Amino acid sequence: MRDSDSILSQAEAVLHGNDRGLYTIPAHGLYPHQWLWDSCFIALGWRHLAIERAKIEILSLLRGQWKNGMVPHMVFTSGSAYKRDRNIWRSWVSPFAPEDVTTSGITQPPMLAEAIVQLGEKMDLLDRRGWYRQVFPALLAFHEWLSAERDPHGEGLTLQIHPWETGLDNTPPWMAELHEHLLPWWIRALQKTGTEKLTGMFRRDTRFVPKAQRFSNVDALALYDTQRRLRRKAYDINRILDHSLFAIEDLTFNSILVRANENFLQIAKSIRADVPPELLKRVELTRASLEDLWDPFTEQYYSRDFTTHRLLKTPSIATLMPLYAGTISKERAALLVKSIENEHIFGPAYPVPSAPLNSAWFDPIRYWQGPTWFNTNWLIADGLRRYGYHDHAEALVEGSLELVRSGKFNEYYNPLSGEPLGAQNFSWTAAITRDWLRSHKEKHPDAKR
Ligand code: 2M8
Repeated sequence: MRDSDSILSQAEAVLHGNDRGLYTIPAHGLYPHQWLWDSCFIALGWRHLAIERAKIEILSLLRGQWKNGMVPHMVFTSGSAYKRDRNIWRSWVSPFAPEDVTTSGITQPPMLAEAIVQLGEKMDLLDRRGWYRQVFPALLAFHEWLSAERDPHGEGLTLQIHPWETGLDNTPPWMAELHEHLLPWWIRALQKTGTEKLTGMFRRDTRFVPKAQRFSNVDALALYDTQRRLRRKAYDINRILDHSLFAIEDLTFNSILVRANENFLQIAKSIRADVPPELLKRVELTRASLEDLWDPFTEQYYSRDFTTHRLLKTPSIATLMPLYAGTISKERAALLVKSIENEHIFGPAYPVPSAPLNSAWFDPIRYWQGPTWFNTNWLIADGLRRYGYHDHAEALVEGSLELVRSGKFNEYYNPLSGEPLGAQNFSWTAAITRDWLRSHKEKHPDAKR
């Protein structure tokens, strides 16, 4: 067993190892660019080490912001080595893309406002207001874009157009939809003849991580096919929706948005900035509309099809995200907590699994279909505290820290055995470890952890 000081310094070494000056890559090899929600979680780690560096992490993310307000899910590293990656996205096909950097053409869960507030907590009042003023225009533009472009019917919930926008890539509810309704004929044909296996030769990811720990070849083809269709429509939401491509009101994304809106309003209030009345109305509506995702029969929340409003009743880690939103009733929160306490659902030896154990999709080593991830644990622990479940939150943090005591800061872990999986020296695992240990020390200076 290593003590917390050595874990802290190992986590710091991971962050320094992945630091590219302006931003921190998630991991060597597999993830050589900047990602939206990664940088937000990574900034939580940097804020305890060097607040100026933490600010740079967020500001460099904003270099990628589109003229219409979208904060893209990836900002690409420059240089000829990554030409192929930039070419997959070709952000320049959109008139809204920035000129100085190339980016992806979709977004990711809006963790920006949370990161901005968490950094602000490390500053004195004057600096905090200066920081909020500096980032407010970009944050306002992002929230206005989310509301106008991603909630075209004014329903309060935003729609997502690619599984990558949820951050949970091959998560069961999205993959179930894809397999049942949206798999193009040519991928079905490859699948039928077993020839999709050949495409494995062109996959870059499986050069870094064993195949069984990543998405399947069929899923890889489908993810890239969907991405290519979005590119063909120049990432123009009207053209995309006209062709009824994937459009889902994702539970994780919208739960994070509810909380992001609260943080956004807190920032605005603190600097006495005006928030357009239309946006204020939308914020209220979003909070109320999250309840439309509740299913009284199975007593849980789900994502929803944007067009038909059908609930996509496949449980996943998203099921627990309304705890982080913080706006659901105590009674509903209690039902969610029960599923975390249940060792056959979300409560195995190393919680919280990205798919419940009693799901047909559950696979303890396959990416977002079973393994335990640090960022979702950070969100759930935060939500548990908000509802007064302090012991549950502590246990979750302790259980997660147990996973890194071996000194391995992996991308994800087997929830049954604790085995480290995915990419090694993964930035948000290290950053969140630092955040938990440091925040705990600040609150309890004499504690052993
Ligand atoms: C994973 O997603 C990327 C695509 O965005 C990938 O599969 O290559 C997800 O785990 C996502 O949540 C994360 O932000 C990203 C970088 O760590 O990797």
